Amino acid sequence: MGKNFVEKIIASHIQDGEMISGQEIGIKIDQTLTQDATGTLAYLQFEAMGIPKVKTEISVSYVDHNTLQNDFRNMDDHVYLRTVAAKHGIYFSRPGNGICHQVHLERFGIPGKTMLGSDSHTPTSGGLGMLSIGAGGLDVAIAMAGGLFYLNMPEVIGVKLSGKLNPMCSAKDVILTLLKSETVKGGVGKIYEYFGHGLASLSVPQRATITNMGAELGATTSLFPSDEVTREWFKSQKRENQWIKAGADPDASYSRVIEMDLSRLVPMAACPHSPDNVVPVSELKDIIVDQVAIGSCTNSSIADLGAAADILEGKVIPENVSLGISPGSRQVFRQAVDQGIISRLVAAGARILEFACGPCIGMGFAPNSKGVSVRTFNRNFKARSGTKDADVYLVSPETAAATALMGRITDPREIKGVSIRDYSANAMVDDSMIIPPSEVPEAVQVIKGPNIKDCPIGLPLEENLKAEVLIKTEDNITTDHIMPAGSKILPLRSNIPEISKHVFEVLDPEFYNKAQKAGSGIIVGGENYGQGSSREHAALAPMYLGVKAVIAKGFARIHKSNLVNFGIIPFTFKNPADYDTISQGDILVIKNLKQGIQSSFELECLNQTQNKSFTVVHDLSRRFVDMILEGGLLNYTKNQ
Ligand code: MIC
Ligand code: SF4
Repeated sequence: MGKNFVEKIIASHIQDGEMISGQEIGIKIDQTLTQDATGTLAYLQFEAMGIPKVKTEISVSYVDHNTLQNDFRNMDDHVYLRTVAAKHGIYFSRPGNGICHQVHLERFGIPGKTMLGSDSHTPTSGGLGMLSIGAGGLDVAIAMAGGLFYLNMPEVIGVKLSGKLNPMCSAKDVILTLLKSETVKGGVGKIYEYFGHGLASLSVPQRATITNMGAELGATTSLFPSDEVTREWFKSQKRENQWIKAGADPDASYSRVIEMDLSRLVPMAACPHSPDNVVPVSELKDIIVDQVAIGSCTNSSIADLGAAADILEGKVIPENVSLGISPGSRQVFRQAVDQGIISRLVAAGARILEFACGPCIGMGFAPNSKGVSVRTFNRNFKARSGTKDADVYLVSPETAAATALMGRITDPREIKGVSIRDYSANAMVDDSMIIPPSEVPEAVQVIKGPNIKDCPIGLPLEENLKAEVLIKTEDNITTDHIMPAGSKILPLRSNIPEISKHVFEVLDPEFYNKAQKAGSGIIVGGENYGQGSSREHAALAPMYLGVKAVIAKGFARIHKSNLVNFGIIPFTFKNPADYDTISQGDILVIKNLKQGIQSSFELECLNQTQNKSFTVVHDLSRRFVDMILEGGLLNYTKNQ
């Protein structure tokens, strides 16, 4: 029996374990990627390992998140990242060069290789055939030091594409349609691999839109084969020599196959406040909008901006709409200038924002109070835009442009007489803002301004656990709830004592004070706890506040690993109904915890306040148990 493409890449990188679905495997990582909001901690942790030069084939440090520089903090981070990269063999993509995932797709990704990135949308490069996985910064630091990346061998789901997208339908509608059926937790423990005749009509940036937002399925990653379309992409990027043909064997099999006829898709939108709350755009047609934003790592290729310019050409947006454009990279922007795209967008009333994450992460361009914002981005979690009561809808660039034009949510097929041009030729190639590592690393001084604080380290596990339930949350709590981002909090990413004051602020403004008073604590969560970003701050800051365990109905993959990496035990309920018996403020006791997690997967937990016991379960491998015993991955690695 032949192998699918995922199995082929894993087979050529596996160095520990066996390729059996659900079993722990350790794979070698060829490339790493970090961005500034997670990168500072990753490099502090890498430095702590005392390794002079990264052991990967390519490691790149990007600056794209914290680019609104209200004071010294963000630029302190940029300077640290530039100097630490020069010293340790890492490429540095300067602020202003673009969003990590778009630039990596353009300049670094290679089919058949593996990549680990400290950002949940690292799977974007799956669009060109690289197995690209998002993880916490500490996992990325270990990979840079030559360590394996451990994960449970995912189940591989095939997505068989047929047909061709109709005009005004786009790759975004493919992934939104999939999110509607698979949901934000449908992909946990899975990889989506695309195949079939429909592939031929999807360009690499379109494929990358799909793999990018595959992160919202909760999937480990998504993967396209590397074919003639991919070759064209490499040609346009003037690195055809790095292209190889790669994909599944003809007789490959998948655990399940989803069939999708591209010609049957219609423009879709994810409604507030979840990427899987998807309906056809035509059902939203009376909603008046205040703001439209085009960009983010999901949709900021030249074809995306070009489509918007074609729809808006010769017209001006109505006075109720503010339109912001954040191009994905300098290459995209320069090409858009050369091809008249920027001029047409500006003529239509667009505001050109930085080539960075920007509004996607609440770094500026926040909507008005109770505003309706229609965005080509990938996440619409409540408050993420920077405005707590705003409603954010996620759509394709075509739908966004049509909506900006009409001032209400509009199916782009309503706009008659527009034909979208082909912008794929004449890509601009420009590496001048990518700094290679220093040739004399010993001469480089790593500069740490006052914003860079040491990363706290976990404590070894205590014998017994007795702690208060500091918060009880619903299902699908995101890392944006646990550790909010936005322009005020993001600059604190290198300063854990300060950022920890904002933990759970969106759900309970008193959380920090409660945690301080209690000294230690437990979090009780619902299904898919910790979905969304890879930010390890959502584990590290709670650890710093004394959180010892999270007991949830289920976990998102990256957050669960981050909890273990920082010594917090992720337990689930043996009987999910026990969730209902716990209240915030209850005191929970697990006796002989240290002994218990080593000898059994099930432990008894006494709710002392309610005088009831229930069973908690963990599924940690021996390696992960050892990490917990030692207070996290950093201690574990040091002690190895
Ligand atoms: C996001 O889109 O939520 C982020 C900001 O890119 C995060 C990373 C971070 O929090 O720094 C992600 O997706 O992992
Ligand atoms: Fe940046 Fe948004 Fe992409 Fe995250 S999802 S990397 S914040 S553009």
